[in-house]
Amino acid sequence: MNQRADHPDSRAPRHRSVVIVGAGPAGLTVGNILRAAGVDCLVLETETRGFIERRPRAGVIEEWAVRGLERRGLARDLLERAEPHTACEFRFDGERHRFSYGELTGGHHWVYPQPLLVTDLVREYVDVRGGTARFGVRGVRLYGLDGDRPSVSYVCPDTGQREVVTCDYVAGCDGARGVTRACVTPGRVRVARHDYGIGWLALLAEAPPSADCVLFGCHPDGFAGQMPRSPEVTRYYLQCPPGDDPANWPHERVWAELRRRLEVAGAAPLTEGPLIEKRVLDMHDYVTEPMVSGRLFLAGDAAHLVAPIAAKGLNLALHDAFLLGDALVARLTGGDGGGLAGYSAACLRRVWDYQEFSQWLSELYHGTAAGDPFRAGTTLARLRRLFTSPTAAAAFAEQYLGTAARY
Ligand code: RFL
Repeated sequence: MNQRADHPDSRAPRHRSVVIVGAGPAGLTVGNILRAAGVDCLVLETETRGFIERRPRAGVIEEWAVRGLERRGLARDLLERAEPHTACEFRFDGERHRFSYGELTGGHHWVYPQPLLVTDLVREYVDVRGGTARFGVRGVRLYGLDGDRPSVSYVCPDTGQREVVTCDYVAGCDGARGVTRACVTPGRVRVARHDYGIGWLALLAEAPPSADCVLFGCHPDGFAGQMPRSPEVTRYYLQCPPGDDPANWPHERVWAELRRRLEVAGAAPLTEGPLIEKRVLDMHDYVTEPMVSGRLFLAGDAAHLVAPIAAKGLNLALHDAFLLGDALVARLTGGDGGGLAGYSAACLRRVWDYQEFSQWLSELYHGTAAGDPFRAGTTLARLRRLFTSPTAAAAFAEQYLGTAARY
């Protein structure tokens, strides 16, 4: 088929086996897996390399995901620098309740800031495995996804010219605000959404953590959380009205509210510091089903968003990327398309399980502040059950660690 004749752009197209849109954890992991197998690919990213290497986001990575990275030669720096975490602490009713899931299960999380992971993945993809990436591109468009030779065009930042690349497959890894999700064939894909009606003020403080583990403050005035990121930087969250303006939260108000919701008898006072990030997140989820449309395969936040309530988004992005990378390699090197055919269903089992856990956890975090004495009562019962019922504790630990065998 003459792509140039069909294509709205006139410049001669180049060919790549796979075009990956988006250089986040999902796209870079797919790219690294393809390069390790010698598959020719191109990563397109709207931001600069420096920007994506500094963009603060997640930090909690599940053990199976780290092992998945390690198996693919992508966890060397992570395993040297990341902190294993084995406990979290719930604070409610004026008391602290430590939940030692490490003791209970032998499992743990790793805490490794997302910018460090992205830095490692870009270095490995570009500098070690010789992958091609174009940063700072504009106007990415996809064509011919239902045929056997799709194409992708983008505006090159150096020349201002629209470039065209034909390919065998497109990996849509461009996150929640990307363009690939909108390119699915209408009517073939369903998007299921959920809105929590809750906002979180997401904060990064230039200060050491106030406790050695994740803190969940379930307070009648609203949820507050603390997540250690590094010895110098700590993430905090404060429940706030959705759509709230971060300007409503000056330094003094933030720390007063964090103290009110997190400080309890017997706990060290919070370690305060300058706030280097302050943004309001409206808590919502979505799932695109199936995650495939013709030759376009969606992965990570492009396919599904899970609110940061349960710290699952990066983990799901890696899970998708492992499955997609391996399936593309199998298809493009040996001809086995089974992995691609089963890709969406295999991803969605974990996606829906994590979405359900996020909903369950949301009630645990926010139920006491709902202004409804009945919900406050049932939420406190749910919280106490974690510390009185070994069965409930085991179920929570399994979901929190993402260790269920059924995936
Ligand atoms: P990303 O990381 O958003 O990367 C997508 C990339 O695509 C680029 N892009 C485009 N490129 C080309 N053309 C376009 N048209 C494009 N549009 C966008 C973007 O610039 C970007 O570089 O998606 P990916 O790879 O799917 O990874 C998802 C994770 O980043 C996300 O799920 C997590 O950060 C969510 N999350 C957390 N997940 C965890 O597992 N554990 C956590 O502790 C955790 N904490 C968080 C979080 C997300 C947060 N925010 C900001 C919503 C904490 C926060 C505050």
